Amino acid sequence: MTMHLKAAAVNFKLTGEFMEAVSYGLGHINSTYLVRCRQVDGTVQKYILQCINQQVFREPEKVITNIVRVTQHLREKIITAGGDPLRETITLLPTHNGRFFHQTQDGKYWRMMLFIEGAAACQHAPSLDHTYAVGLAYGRFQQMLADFPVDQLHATIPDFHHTGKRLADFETAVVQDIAGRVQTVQTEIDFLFNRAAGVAILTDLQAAGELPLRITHNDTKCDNVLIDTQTGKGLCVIDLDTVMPGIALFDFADAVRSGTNSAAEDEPDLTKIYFDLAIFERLAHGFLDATRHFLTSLEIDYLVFASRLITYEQALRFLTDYLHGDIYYKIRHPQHNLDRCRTQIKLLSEMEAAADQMEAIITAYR
Ligand code: ADP
Ligand code: GN1
Ligand code: MG
Repeated sequence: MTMHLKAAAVNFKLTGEFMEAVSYGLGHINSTYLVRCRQVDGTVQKYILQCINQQVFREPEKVITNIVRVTQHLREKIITAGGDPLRETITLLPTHNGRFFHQTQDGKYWRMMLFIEGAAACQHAPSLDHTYAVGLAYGRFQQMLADFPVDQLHATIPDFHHTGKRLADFETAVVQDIAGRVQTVQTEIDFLFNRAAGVAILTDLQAAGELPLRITHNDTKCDNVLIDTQTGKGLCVIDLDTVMPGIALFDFADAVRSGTNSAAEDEPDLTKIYFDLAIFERLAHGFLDATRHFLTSLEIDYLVFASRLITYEQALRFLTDYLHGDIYYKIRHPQHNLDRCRTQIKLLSEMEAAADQMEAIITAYR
């Protein structure tokens, strides 16, 4: 174990004696560690230590401020509903100076959270009940934040789900061809350019005031919900770095993108990738059970379109990073971002073919 982890960890008000910090989880952005501390009675208290990725989050203090504000609001709602705020939302630990982050001499920002026991995050839901729980958890998350003033949160990554700007970045990456890879991915580039029409529909509707600006999570992969191991219910929505004002549709859509894929996001064998309509149905059921009473009719109308759009956006983002020479997402081999892009393309093609069935499901549950 490297000493720098201990040096960062001991700045926080941990209980007990620091034992170790080990790499944890599968996130693509931050560096996450599981910390164990020995208590006086011999038991072990766990924490999650994270180093914020400053390439991605240029203003880490704004990220922390947002999380403090959002979790404070959620905590009040959870207590009012008779829930357990220490398990149903993230609890940031203060440092000895009373702040919720620590900056080390190398300029890096660290934060510490209570580890939520008896729960697990799954990239793939092990059952359709689990899938329903994920949809419901993201719906409830929006519901609990529906009365939070949108002007109270910073945009931690401006234009995060502005698909038109993502497309413009992609076009620039193709023209510049910094890593010399354009020639090798012409099929994928053509596929994405052929679908450029329609990228601005949701952002335009939002700018025109026809779609509301809400507090949204923006990174609603299935593994950003912890599911209670005992009850099988959605316990806690984690990974709050991108909670900010946004379009509600994308929260449903990204859960669909990540959840309905039959294999891993980076599966190199595309014959294993298909769109799972049964999972779509359960996600829609769960999400709409929590949100149908406050989403506008227009929002619900666009849920299927948004699912395709976010999958398209994600394909653009992975391929843009591949063309940039892999500077944004963590990769484990040189083709990693290309493999990821290809799964999104396959998934999107299947969603296009299943559009009518998806619309029928939304009609049934709206
Ligand atoms: P990233 O932004 O890199 O995806 P996350 O915040 O999602 O990082 O954390 C990575 C993983 O760590 C999660 O998938 C989850 O397994 C675990 N994790 C994060 N926070 C907690 C927590 N408070 N309690 C238990 N596990 C957690
Ligand atoms: C990143 O942090 P993580 O791994 O949950 C990314 C998401 C992508 C996702 C694709 C801040 O999410 O937007 O959808 O990878 N997060 C950020 O797997 O860019
Ligand atoms: Mg995550």
